[in-house]
Amino acid sequence: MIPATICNTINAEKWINEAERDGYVIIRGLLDPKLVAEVRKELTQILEQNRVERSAANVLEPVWAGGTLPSEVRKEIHTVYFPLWESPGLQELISQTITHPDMVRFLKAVVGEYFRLRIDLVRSSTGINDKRDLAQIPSEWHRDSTGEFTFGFFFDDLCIPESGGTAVIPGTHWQPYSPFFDFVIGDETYTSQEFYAKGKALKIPNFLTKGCLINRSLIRPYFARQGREILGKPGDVYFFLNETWHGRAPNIHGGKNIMVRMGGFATDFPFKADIPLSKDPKYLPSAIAERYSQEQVVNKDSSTLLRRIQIRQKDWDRFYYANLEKKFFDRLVEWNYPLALKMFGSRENIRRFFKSPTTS
Ligand SMILES: O=C(O)CCC(=O)C(=O)O
Ligand SMILES: [Fe+2]
Repeated sequence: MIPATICNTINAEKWINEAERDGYVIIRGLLDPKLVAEVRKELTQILEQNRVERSAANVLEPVWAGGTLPSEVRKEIHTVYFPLWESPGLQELISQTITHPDMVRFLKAVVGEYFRLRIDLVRSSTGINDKRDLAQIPSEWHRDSTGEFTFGFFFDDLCIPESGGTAVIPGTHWQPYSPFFDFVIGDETYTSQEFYAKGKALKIPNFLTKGCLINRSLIRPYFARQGREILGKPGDVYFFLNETWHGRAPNIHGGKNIMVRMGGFATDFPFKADIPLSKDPKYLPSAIAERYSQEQVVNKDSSTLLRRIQIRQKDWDRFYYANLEKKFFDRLVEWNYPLALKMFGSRENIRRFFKSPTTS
């Protein structure tokens, strides 16, 4: 364990200020690189074991819950969920992170004293070059649920740009918009969130998005310019609020880069219970087990950063006008759903392209 130090408020205050301003923080040198190297070995074994189990069971579908741990294999990424249960080193790493006195203080101010973990995962890039267009990185710019936050850990892989790291746009946690639904960033884009929620995953086709002039001239370059890939060395940790616009940078150097992420919700926000735990938290060290538990104390402090970003203001700025333009094109395409289906492809075609903002 970390030697019991008193809380270094200077660290905590610095991180709190950065989270306020940017919606994310990179915390340098929090963990011992030797421990991190040990964890990397364990995780490499977990990924390898999953590969072996998948091939023994002849699994063809991408998402598989059948092995020792649930997993997902896509062209670009191999993910194993809940490695915490199988990796003592990772248990140590995460216990140290969430019980570090500076971190406790930081989390209390930003998220609240109590939080519930939803997921931990290890992912390895397959090495394929997955670069797309500049404005729309491999996984689309998006924001997730209110109240959600994520930690990420670096090994020795995410050091140079375009290594497939998480990308963020600083300061966007204060924005009242969701990039995935409120703007046109890529060449094709889904229409409104309301429509999508009704199971109608309709896209504005490329020939129409070309006409979204405000989005193309102001919003697209904004995303390309402002996106920051989060890179770091072993021992560094990153944290972001999932409401900060984020996605994933491309992986272009062929590296089979590994990273771990862990995410949860402040207890004063609705918990997203979409991923069942594969094993009982009681098998985890107590500091982590209590965070994975369903029984949680609800935060009362209304001054946390998460609580304050709920009160967002719309300004008459480029985002406002870009959103107005997007709404116009949404209505144009949604106006006659059966006709839109005929024009832009079958329901099946549209569903095939359907991909929800991902957390993996
Ligand atoms: O690094 C990434 O792929 C982005 C992760 C993400 O979207 C999330 O953690 O919510
Ligand atoms: Fe996300």
